[in-house]
Amino acid sequence: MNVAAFTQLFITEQQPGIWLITLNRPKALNALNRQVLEQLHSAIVWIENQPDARVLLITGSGDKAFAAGADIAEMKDMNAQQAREFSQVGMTTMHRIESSRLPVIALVNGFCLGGGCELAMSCDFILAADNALFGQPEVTLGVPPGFGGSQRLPRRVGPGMAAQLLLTGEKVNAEQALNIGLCNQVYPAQQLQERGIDMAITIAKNAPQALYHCKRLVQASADQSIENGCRMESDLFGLSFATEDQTEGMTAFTERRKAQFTGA
Ligand code: CO8
Repeated sequence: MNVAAFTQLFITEQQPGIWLITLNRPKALNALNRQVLEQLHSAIVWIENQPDARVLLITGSGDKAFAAGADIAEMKDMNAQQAREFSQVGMTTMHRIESSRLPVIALVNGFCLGGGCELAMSCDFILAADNALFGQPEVTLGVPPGFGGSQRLPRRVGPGMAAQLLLTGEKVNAEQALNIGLCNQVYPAQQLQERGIDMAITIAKNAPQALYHCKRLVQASADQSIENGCRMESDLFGLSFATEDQTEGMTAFTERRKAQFTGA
């Protein structure tokens, strides 16, 4: 897909290797319709295909919302089969983000509700603006989450807090989200993007394969016994000694210089 074909989002390289996807339906508070979800999926694949890509950031356009959920107008009249199918479109995009070879950071500016919160939680971690408002208000619309929120929220904040948020449908602000571990940092809204890019630059200095291993291991920790997870860690640790970046990283240390990683 050509970048020009992305009508529902912008793709920009902010710094060498640091890519930003900006959802672009500000008038609908960046609500996720099928087209947005499909373009988001294609955009991730497109960015991953850039050989020098190192870190991906996702945010929402405008100053009000990251994404205020799946598009309610588009969903409203669906029958059960259509709704299930739409849910699968969203699930596929969320899985694609989660399994990306790149570290993915959500920059949450404003409303981050329903499918928006599910999108943010499919990223490796969330940085929030001080005006962020998180929630899974699906029950207020008569439905449970449909893009993985019932599974990812408990993994982020624990089952008790997840149940409270899912059952009340109430929103939490950035400070509360920080306290429950839903987001990692809170910044003044005007600084969010810059601080996110700074963090991405720090990450991008590290060895790409080691980053991918860390990402997979953290994800595996949610589903595996500690024995299996530690076995996987040993395997990936061993595997990393077959990379040029391991040699470079440890040689640079002994030579008292900064490592230059290539991903090889
Ligand atoms: N879908 C479609 N349009 C939306 C959405 C949405 N989720 N959220 C906001 N908009 C639109 C509004 O309709 C409005 O459009 P218009 O100007 O044309 O009337 C525009 O965005 C601005 O919204 P408001 O005027 O409502 O702005 P406010 O500042 O007054 O309120 C809120 C902001 C509180 C965010 C309010 O818009 C709101 O409550 N939005 C809905 C939030 C919500 O319930 N989200 C969850 C949706 S369900 C979901 O995400 C399930 C995911 C799984 C789906 C599975 C598929 C089957």
